[in-house]
Amino acid sequence: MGYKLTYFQIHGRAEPIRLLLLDSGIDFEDHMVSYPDFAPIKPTLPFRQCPAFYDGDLTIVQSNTILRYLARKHSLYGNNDLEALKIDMFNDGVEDLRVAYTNMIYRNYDGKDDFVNKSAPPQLELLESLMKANNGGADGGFAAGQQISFTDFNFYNLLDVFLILSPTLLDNVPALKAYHQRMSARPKIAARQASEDYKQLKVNGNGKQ
Ligand SMILES: N[C@@H](CCC(=O)N[C@@H](CS)C(=O)NCC(=O)O)C(=O)O
Repeated sequence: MGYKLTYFQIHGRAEPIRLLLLDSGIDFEDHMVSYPDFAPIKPTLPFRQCPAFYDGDLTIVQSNTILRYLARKHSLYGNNDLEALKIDMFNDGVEDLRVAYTNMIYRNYDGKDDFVNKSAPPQLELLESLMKANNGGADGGFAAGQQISFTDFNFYNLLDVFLILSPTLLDNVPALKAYHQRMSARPKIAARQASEDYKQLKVNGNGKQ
């Protein structure tokens, strides 16, 4: 039995998982549901929320757990404990910023300008510094070092939605801007983002972006 990902027809918390699977050439069913379609699925899920990822009889929820599960299975979690630690640390930083973003989108959209001008920039600078440190102080490479890992798909997607929020948001973090461009040029990511399926996706469930 193959992999199946159940989520809404938005980027939300599923797009990093979709990107990881597509970039790695891993087959999966991208099961997109409407909110009414989700109603009978909801009670079957441990936290009553999606994304849900099915691997045979196994049901996995929590987007970062799904990313980590796939990373362990498909060699996207570094080569040793230290590399895995750096990947986890980076990803937890990305998660903090994603939560700040979703709180603004869903609960405080009037605070968009503050998020763009005040909250997000210092956090992006910290992630840029950490990415440089993970690459021996040099520009280039991936989020947690020279090898791609699950957190790259998470971080790339967050930068992508940030650029939708504000096309200039990465101008003061040039290493992140270049990283975003390198990731978007990866052939399977470029193909994904040129596809009709992708163009149908809203960024967030409430239509705000
Ligand atoms: N921490 C969870 C958050 C999941 C979550 O917030 N899911 C939302 C969509 S992004 C959901 O299922 N909403 C529908 C509902 O709660 O009924 C994760 O990372 O997967």
